[in-house]
Amino acid sequence: MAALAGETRTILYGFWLSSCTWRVRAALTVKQIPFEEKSIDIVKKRSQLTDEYRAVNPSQKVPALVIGKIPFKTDNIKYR
Ligand SMILES: N[C@@H](CCC(=O)N[C@@H](CS)C(=O)NCC(=O)O)C(=O)O
Repeated sequence: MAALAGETRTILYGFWLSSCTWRVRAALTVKQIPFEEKSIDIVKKRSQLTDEYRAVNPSQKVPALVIGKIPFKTDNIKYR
């Protein structure tokens, strides 16, 4: 856990063409949660298939949401 100490950033791994990413981006924005976004090109570069991204999200899909280095499942995120 020491490695997690001090890391509080919220990072959204996504892609501009991904509706799944837009859903999570909208939820974070509506809830006024500050976040950084890292682009994973799922179309041309197929970056979701890299080992580096697999370490972030084993399902190799976008989006992936990491809060303070802890990954969160995004499938059920709703903004209401
Ligand atoms: N259940 C996931 C589905 C994620 C998903 O299907 N993402 C698509 C983009 S919207 C994706 O990463 N496609 C790339 C691929 O399948 O290789 C969610 O709702 O977040």
